[in-house]
Amino acid sequence: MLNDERNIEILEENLNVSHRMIIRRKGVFQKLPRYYGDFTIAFVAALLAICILIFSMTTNSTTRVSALETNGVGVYWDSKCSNAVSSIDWSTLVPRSVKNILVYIRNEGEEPMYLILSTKNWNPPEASEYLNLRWNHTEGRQMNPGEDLQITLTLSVSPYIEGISSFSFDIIVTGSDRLMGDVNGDGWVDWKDLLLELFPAYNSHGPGIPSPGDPASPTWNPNCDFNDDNWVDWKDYLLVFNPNSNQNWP
Ligand SMILES: [Ca+2]
Ligand SMILES: [Ca+2]
Repeated sequence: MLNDERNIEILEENLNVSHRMIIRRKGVFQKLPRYYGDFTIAFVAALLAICILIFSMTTNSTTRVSALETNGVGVYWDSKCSNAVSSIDWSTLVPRSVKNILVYIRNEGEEPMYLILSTKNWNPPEASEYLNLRWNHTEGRQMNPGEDLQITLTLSVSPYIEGISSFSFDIIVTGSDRLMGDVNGDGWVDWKDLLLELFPAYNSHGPGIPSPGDPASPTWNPNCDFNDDNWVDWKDYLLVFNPNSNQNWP
């Protein structure tokens, strides 16, 4: 009988110990989900921050590139004219920036030619109002076949530029038997080109403007569209008065 009572006491003692252990373990298990929950939240937050950073880096990446087209000439990075320029990356630009790019241009035709610099495909279009491309080439200078010239292209950024972080435009370097502005091809840019060619064509446009399929203006003269934007307007007039051209005003 005493043994039975002792056994019962031992059994009760074991049950209490087991019960306390269960309670203790239960307490641990009750805390685990909270621990894992905190960890999960921290992990998700970190993952979200990384995603936002990557997205931000992606969306803030800027495009500031010009594709370069040539017509009758070659444009190269090196003086040996072996490494052709296909595009120019203007990289970092801020308001008032002036970026110079040195290139070598070679007359690859068989006749003497003049060089003409123009741009097109501005994206966004308003970028052309704040960015100005020019070069140090004297446009009245004729290039002989096989001759090459070292020329600096300069892109200037207006101090008033805003809302444009990315842009692109195409550069066209053309070899022409005529000077820019010399519409009648007499070797001079003068009143004959202005009065007899440009005035009659003023405010005319080429085919497909303003809507696709539209005919060209009756007075349209593509030879007066010096900047190749399919309009003859004040922009072309300004190019006629280029001080580097072969001017012959009375
Ligand atoms: Ca002329
Ligand atoms: Ca034009």
